[in-house]
Amino acid sequence: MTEDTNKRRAATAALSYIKDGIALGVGTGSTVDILIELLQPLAAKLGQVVSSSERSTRRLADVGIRTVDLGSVGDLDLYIDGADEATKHRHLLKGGGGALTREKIVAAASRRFVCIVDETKLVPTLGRFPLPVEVIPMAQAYVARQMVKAGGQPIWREGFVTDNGNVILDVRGLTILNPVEFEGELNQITGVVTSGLFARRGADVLLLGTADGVQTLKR
Ligand code: A5P
Repeated sequence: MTEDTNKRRAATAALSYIKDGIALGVGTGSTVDILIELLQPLAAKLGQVVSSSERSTRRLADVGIRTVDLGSVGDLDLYIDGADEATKHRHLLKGGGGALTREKIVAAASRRFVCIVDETKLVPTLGRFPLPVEVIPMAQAYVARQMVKAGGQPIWREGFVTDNGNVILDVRGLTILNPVEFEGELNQITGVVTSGLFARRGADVLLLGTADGVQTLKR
């Protein structure tokens, strides 16, 4: 309950970054679901909107907000998304909802990334939450072996297929001391589409919903 209140606080604080005619990227997850609900009265004010998942596209449509393909827009002004873990350096671990690849693409194409989380997501070191890695199906066993070599315990997310037709390995047991370097190493493994580490392109602004209000962490 408190977590939900704090998610709402963070989502509400993100509204102040939305200017008239803005080209907006919308992330995925329960915190973003709250944001989408809050966006409904602002629909007329928005410019083009790009969604990071089929789930968010449907929810946006439900509140009367039409989305366009990323390919039909230039860079986006702003991307707003949640995270499963965040550090004070604004490095993120994402993908609990399985939308990590599209999320990473939309984040890359956005001039500013505002991340909205409740305070339980703030961690000193990423890795307590299992790291999702999206994998081309035929490479699943190969990538799993590489994850073991990296010190993790990969578990296939059974029965889950991503919006891109791939599978996810959730990798437990990692203590990610250098997320920028580790993200680069994961990117080099053949068969890996994306990892849920968002460190090379982390958040520009982290809005942390707490019992005392919203804390803003930024450069
Ligand atoms: C979706 O794939 C994830 O990256 C979400 O952004 C992340 O799991 C945060 O979700 P919640 O807002 O539901 O915690």
